[in-house]
Amino acid sequence: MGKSDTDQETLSRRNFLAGTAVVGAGLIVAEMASTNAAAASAKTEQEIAALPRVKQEMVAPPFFPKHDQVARGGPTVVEVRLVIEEKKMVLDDNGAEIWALTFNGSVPGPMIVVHENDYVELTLVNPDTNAMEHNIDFHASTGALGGGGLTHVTPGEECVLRFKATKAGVFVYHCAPGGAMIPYHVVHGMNGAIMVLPRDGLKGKGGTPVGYDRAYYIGEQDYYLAKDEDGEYLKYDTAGEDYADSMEVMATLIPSHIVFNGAVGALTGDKALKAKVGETVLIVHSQANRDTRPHLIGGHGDNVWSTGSFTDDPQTGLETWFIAGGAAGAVTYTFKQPGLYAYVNHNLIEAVLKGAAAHFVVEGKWDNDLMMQVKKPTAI
Ligand SMILES: [Cu+2]
Repeated sequence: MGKSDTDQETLSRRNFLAGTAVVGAGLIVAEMASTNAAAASAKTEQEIAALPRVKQEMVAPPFFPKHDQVARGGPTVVEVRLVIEEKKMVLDDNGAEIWALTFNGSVPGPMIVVHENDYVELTLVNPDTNAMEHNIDFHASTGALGGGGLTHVTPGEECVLRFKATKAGVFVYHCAPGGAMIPYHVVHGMNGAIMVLPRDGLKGKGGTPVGYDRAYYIGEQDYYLAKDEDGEYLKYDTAGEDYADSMEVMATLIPSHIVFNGAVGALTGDKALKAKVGETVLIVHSQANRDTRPHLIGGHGDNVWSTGSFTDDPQTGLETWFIAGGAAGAVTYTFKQPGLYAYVNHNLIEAVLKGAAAHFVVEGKWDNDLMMQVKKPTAI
């Protein structure tokens, strides 16, 4: 399922640094600008057909697919395949369960990574083992309800949608089949994110290049489970059977669970995220339905694209940042101390009582200059 830690190492700075060398030379900057302009211009079907094609190997969150931080050439058609899976998932240690609606079997769905002005060619598959109609709305796309109007698939159908990724940033995608089914599908897990990198890579304030050694995708999910008279969460035999009960709880706007990556504890303990002192980590955090406010306890947001737009300069040195419901945001942080960090939704009730918390385990050498315990707790 998940990508191994070793694979994560392949997100090395090398590609990124190769890119920065390019941006450093004035002449080539001009050339790159004209390449970008050419990339942005509208293409004919023939021109698009002549573009190089690459198939993105999807991986389950919190990992990212392999990608270049700086584009190696001109626009590409990136083939993405999402298979819809309606599946029963356990949400917490008490056995609360939901018939989740998923892209590729995970909540959130997989991270997609392309560069600005690449074309995303999505094949959306709804196997006949499913019970419901689904579709997909890409906030990164332009037109037809984000593609939602062109991608309705009933069980046993598949479709192909192509869109041009004209906006650099991180964006939510989600199922939006219509009416009350829109929030129902979204709060049953049917959402994910896409990262559209600037062709010459991420940039900090004033255009300084920002690279990363590891990238993690955290999808925050609110669930609305109904209880019986005894206060036990109801269980169902099939997907969709909870519809009436679920709609009642949804109407209260009070989630039963608010979790990272599908379930309480999905990113803690032996599933904690890993990093080393000196490494820069990119975290993309999405919330398709509800506002959130991430905070890294014991660290900071070095560069924060709170709105998700890479067109704007990031904010720097933040303690806590805001991600609007229906959006994704990105942050980079270079770890400076080893140890255990909690990464939380800093509505701490939502983090601790509802489940919106992850852990980072960071290896490396402690820096006494930054912090030291001058005196251990002893009797006064
Ligand atoms: Cu759906």
